[in-house]
Amino acid sequence: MPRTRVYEAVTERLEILDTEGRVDDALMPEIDTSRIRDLYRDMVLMRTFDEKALKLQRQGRMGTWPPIKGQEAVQAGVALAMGENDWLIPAFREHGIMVLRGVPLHLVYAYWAGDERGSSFPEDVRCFPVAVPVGSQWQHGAGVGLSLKLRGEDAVAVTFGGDGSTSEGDFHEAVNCAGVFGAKTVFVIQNNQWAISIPLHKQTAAETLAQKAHAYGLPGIQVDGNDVFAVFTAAVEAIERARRGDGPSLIEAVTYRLGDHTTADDASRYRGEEEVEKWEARDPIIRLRRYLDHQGLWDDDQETILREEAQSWVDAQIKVLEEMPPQEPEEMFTSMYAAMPPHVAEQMGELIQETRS
Ligand SMILES: Cc1ncc(C[n+]2csc(CCOP(=O)(O)OP(=O)(O)O)c2C)c(N)n1
Ligand SMILES: [Mg+2]
Repeated sequence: MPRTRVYEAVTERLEILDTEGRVDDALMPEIDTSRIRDLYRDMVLMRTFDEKALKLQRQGRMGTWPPIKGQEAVQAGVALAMGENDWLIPAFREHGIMVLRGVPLHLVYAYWAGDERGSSFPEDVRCFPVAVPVGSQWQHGAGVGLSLKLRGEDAVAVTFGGDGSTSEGDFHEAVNCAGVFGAKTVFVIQNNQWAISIPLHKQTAAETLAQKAHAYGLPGIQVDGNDVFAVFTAAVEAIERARRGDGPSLIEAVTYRLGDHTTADDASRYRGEEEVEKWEARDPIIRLRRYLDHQGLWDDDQETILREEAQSWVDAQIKVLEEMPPQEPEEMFTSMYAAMPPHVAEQMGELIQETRS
């Protein structure tokens, strides 16, 4: 019997905007200039509320915060590609896209300040709560995408996770299941090179994370995750494909966590300053600002106004957060189920009795 080639795959990498802010015209997606300015605004807003959260934590006004600094382009690019009714199923480093999808910032802050109300969003916001158990959200993403297909809805599910989460069985089960059942799901890996102190090369022996899609029969693409135009282009392709009913896809966005893992971590203990500096030079916000400058779409006055507006918006959200009345202990039960199971209702009753007596 002969040996024959039964399968061959190529994994592409997409880059459109370079570090100097120049684009490849042939690949540049069509986006109105006002939208491009909005992308920049969105990324600056993210950077502002992220940096503020770190300060709140140092002042004892925030619990633990996982910074998104450096990963803004992934989140802004995917958000722009999503349709109004699409679902977002985040892990725990997606505050940027959560806010862009309509989750009020004060609720994002509330979650990380240890308040249960930070997991309960307004009805019209199609976003799942934060999922801290690493990898669990991939399964939810596959499930929501399958449900949208079975219900015949036009919407798609977009789910996020980190490079580290691709080592969890949950990731493989979710992607496999989505492939088999043709779920309307887009899987976005924020490959920020680190899973706390574990570097990518200890996470996988594969060249890319995108290629893992091939094993499950899905298209997979790698994009420069600090290039908002590449992220947007890949996300549009994947979302449109899912919406058409042609099945799920996987996007690996190669980026970098410029900050610590969380406020409980000190990354200088396991990674060198040189590596961080190399990635600071690829900062997605600076890169987009350079593009806007080349195009004559932005100036320093606009920048000053934007920074001031961002700061006042964040301060106003902190005020809303800190003026929320104290939560009742039983609120840990109330947003969990549409119809509360009897044993949970019983536990809630006991807690109310205990805390009121
Ligand atoms: C099941 C599980 N194991 C371990 C942890 C502890 N933990 C929290 S975040 C994290 C690393 C996740 O890395 P990655 O998926 O790359 O996401 P990133 O933090 O880089 O955004 C670990 C091990 C957890 N939350 N859940
Ligand atoms: Mg990571």
